Amino acid sequence: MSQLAELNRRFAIPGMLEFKALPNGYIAASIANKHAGACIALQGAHILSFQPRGQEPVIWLSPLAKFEAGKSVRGGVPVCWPWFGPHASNPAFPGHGFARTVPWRVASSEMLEDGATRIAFEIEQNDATRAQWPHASSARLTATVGKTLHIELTTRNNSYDAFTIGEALHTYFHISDIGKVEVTGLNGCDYLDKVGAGGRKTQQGALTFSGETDRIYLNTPGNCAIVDSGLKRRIRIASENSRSTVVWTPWTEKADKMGDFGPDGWGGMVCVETANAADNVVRVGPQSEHCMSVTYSVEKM
Ligand code: TA6
Repeated sequence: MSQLAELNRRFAIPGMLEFKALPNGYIAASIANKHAGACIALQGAHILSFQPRGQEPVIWLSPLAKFEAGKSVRGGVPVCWPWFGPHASNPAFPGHGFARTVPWRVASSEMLEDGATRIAFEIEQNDATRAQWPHASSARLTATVGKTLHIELTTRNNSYDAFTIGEALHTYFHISDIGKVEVTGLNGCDYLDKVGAGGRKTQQGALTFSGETDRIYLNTPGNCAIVDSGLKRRIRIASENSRSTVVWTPWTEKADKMGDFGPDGWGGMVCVETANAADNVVRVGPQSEHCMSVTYSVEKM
């Protein structure tokens, strides 16, 4: 039996959840319930789309997104784990960790009483990942697709020694135009500025955008929002067990260099990432778990 057939035999929910083939052998869970639609690839447990009924998409996916084994997809919700950004000591290791470039297996799927769909994935480690991360550990991503999108990233330390992780749900949000949005909820927070001369600064008021912006906000409260005057909506981002918030727009030059945003595609997205990075990396004790989660909800303005 093919992998696709086996997945549908074990985890499909008629009329709500079906596994489908994407280009290059990619497989994704296609979810459609009374509240929303979503698509989640097995590679990286990568949420590619989320669109509540009657709403504009919440998640942005590049029109040039490529589905290739071992490569992350531009857009959606890349899972950065077990480190964020460049590896602390080995530049040969992939930026943002390996989780988004390896297959994950489906652990469970269910329809909830309110008609939402919940699906869970477990990372599949291999010799290459163990060479980069020699700790007995596992990672589980659970997505609950309903009126809101709730994502949990759980790290389990199966060893008898503590280890430290960096992590992020590197979400690309669909917006009307980068010049028409602001991010609220970070006022007064310190951030590491990754653009220009860099340095540690403090956010004054709401964050608006007029050029490349790449910031790791530290010791952040759990809630922030994207206020989109163009789409007349607010996307609320409610995080738990996350002390960092990363905000990124590549702007023209960086987007052109990256080459996979599509013509001016970068103007229709902004990343606001629920994370634990830099000063906020997390120590996971032996035989214990750490769960970072976030809920995205949309309000009309
Ligand atoms: O989260 C922001 C960031 O760290 C930027 O510096 C940029 O590198 C972005 O992630 C995208 O990284 P990727 O490896 O997905 O191209």
